[in-house]
Amino acid sequence: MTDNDTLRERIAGELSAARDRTTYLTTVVGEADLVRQHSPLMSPLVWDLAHIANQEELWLLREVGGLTPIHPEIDPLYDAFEHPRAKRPALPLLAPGEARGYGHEVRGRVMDLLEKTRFDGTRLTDGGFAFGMIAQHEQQHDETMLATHQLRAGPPVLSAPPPPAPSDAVTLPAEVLVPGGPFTMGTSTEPWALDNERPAHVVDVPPFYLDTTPVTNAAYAAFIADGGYDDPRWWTADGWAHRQRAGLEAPLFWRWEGEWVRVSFGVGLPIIPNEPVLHVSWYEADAYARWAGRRLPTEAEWEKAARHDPVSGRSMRYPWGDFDPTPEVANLGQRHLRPALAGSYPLGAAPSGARQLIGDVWEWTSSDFLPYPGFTAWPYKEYSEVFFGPEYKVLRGGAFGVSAVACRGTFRNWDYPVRRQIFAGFRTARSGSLETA
Ligand code: AVJ
Ligand code: FE
Repeated sequence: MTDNDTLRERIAGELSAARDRTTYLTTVVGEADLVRQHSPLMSPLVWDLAHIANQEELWLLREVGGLTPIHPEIDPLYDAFEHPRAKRPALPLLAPGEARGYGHEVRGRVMDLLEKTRFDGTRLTDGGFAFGMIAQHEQQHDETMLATHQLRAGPPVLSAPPPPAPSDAVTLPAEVLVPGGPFTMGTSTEPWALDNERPAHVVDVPPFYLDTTPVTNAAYAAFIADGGYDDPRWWTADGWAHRQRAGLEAPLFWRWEGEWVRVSFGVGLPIIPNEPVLHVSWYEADAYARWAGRRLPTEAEWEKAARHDPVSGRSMRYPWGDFDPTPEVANLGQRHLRPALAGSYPLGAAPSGARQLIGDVWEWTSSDFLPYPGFTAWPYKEYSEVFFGPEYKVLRGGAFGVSAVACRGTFRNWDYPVRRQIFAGFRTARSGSLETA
């Protein structure tokens, strides 16, 4: 097989894995649930379904293939910038059967195009970039649709086996030291990395300590029990105003029934003490960290902990090395519908000893979503550039709902600091002194 054939197979595999997940998430519920808006924060599932197909048509069939549009008249309906999510149910959207048919038609033509494509010569096809971008895009919407499922009322429809239990969690130190010094942040070589992950650049990071694992439900419940939600000392001014206005008292989907119960995909069960906390806003994560006498890590600290190999001095693709994620090293890909217990995945540990940096829960960082030095928007400004600025905070590492194709040591996610519907938790840090480095 030539290199082109190998790449073609990889692309075909990633596209079909994404479609399998999309199909599953949109066939476990009936038509009424597909067209309904389960939360003003989310699109109806049928919007995601046709938007996935529309983006695939735009980037692969039109831009790469030069083909004429199949349904140009529907483009504005599925342009995320034309209509806010809350307004989408009122649009004349394709019905579920039409949306599926459109997706099927686009995918058939994409498979023909893939056979003919040579992966060099244009920036869009180099290394299969546009195909990789579209596979990631569909998987990102599969994560969004999973969040819609979590917000959906009604009998449970999703199930999955529990994640594997940790082997040696009780012996883990609470925190690990990441020595000070420069490391390479971002990438200029990862072929399917998106524009905001580029270019690679050197950042000097002073020594710091990082929690070995994400903050657990038990630790977070102690913050609640200690009156953390009622003490403005722990909150930023904006955070406190939001906590008052929104009446926050516990993570989203937690209920007090004499003990804390968490509703997960329609099933309410007592919280699992040693499971990473999930569905907290940046404001809550930041307040918890201050209560604990610590702080959130910066984005650069997080990436250094996840990628820097002190032996070679090089930045790796993942905490465990350069090989793609496997079920043995990280909880990704919706194989399990919850995070694994804190301390799981010893084989996925970073050189510092930190666990679960990739997978399980997205981790809030203290950093605003900003471009790296030398950033250029590619291939469209609306993926990243229009979101840069202080109103968004960066999350890192992916979650159980994220596919490996859309998760790397360099991958950057972002959201408003009030948001809680995403699969987000966090870990805390503190600065190290130079003597300890
Ligand atoms: C990277 C998760 C913030 O969902 O808004 C999907 C991903 N961009 N379609 C989002 C995305 C365009 C994006 N996030
Ligand atoms: Fe999208």
